[in-house]
Amino acid sequence: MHIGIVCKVIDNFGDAGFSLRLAKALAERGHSVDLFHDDSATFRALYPTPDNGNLKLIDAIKTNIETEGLQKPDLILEPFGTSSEQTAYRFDLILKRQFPKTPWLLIDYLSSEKWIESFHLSNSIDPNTGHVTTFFYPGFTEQTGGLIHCDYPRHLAGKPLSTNKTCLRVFVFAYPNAPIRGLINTCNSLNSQGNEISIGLAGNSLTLEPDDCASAIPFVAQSEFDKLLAQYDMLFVRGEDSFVRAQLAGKPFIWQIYPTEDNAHFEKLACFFDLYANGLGADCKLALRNSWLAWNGVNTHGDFGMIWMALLPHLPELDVHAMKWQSRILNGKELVKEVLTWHGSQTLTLKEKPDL
Ligand code: TRH
Repeated sequence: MHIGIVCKVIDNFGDAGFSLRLAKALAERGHSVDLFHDDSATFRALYPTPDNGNLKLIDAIKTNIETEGLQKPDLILEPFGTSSEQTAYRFDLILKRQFPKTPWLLIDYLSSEKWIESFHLSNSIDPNTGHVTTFFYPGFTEQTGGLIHCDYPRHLAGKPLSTNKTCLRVFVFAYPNAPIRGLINTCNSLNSQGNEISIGLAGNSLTLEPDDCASAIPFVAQSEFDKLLAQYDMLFVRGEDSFVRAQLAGKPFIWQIYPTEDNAHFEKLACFFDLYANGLGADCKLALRNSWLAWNGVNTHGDFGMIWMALLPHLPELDVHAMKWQSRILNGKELVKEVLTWHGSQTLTLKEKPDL
């Protein structure tokens, strides 16, 4: 079928990252995909060498989609449903006017909060235009839309970690307000006591000192991202897509959630932590909770370095836990499949009641 994806890039790489991953997975399945977006630079960084003829990236700023004579899509997907406040050019409204009857799925932000289960696949009808938008909630339970994992390279899965614990390779992809310098200083002093901790710093402009154990790593194409994570023993990730890929990588991870003005992100962080940490021993769970909170700026126990050092003795337990969680996710609901199943049910409905 022919699918349209509407991606309005607010900031960072996540909106584009998720939309690209979704588009590529659908194109891999033989569907022709038009990915409408408003930020060619970000997509060039993520997808420098387009390698799938089924996938067309259309910069809605540079292309007048009003007159472009677009092929009528059978389905339109709108990740994150960004509103007018967040983006000036509402090309989503142009597509809604051009294709008012096309099934429209708004794929919301990932959450492990319980309430999403009761809103998953609920409809909202625009009172002015009668346009129907269905809300799709990605998530970690059977009552949600699941996660994208059909594209995870299976050969990377199930790989036990190196047991050599004096040598620790740490990947860091964080927002500028994370206590990265605190982490580096702690690793520098641990290395002066005979440890071999190395840090790969991604997408961050922190100034590094010559004797720091950290080095900046270049931005890789999204298709290389899973392989990059597989080279590390412990992962500091952020936002949404890298957060999910860290879980698929089966490695211990610390999540820096995307901060929201109303601090609602702390509820989301705590909700996911409780789900993820279930089954860990009390000491390990406490050390992990303190590290997650401190990495997200909730600092109740002194400097981040000390808090993180208290976590290191629990790495063997976290390794085993991360592998179990990886298999849970890989055997869990697959978002792309769920989207196609929903569309299948829509077409059935449309066939039965064409006037809908
Ligand atoms: O970049 P992010 O912080 O994106 C955020 C979040 O998505 C957040 O939910 C959203 O509200 C906000 O944007 C607007 O983090 P995220 O989600 O991990 O996306 C990063 C993407 O970049 C992911 O697809 C992986 C990709 N990536 C690469 O392809 N190569 C790289 O070298 C790196 C570091 C990242």
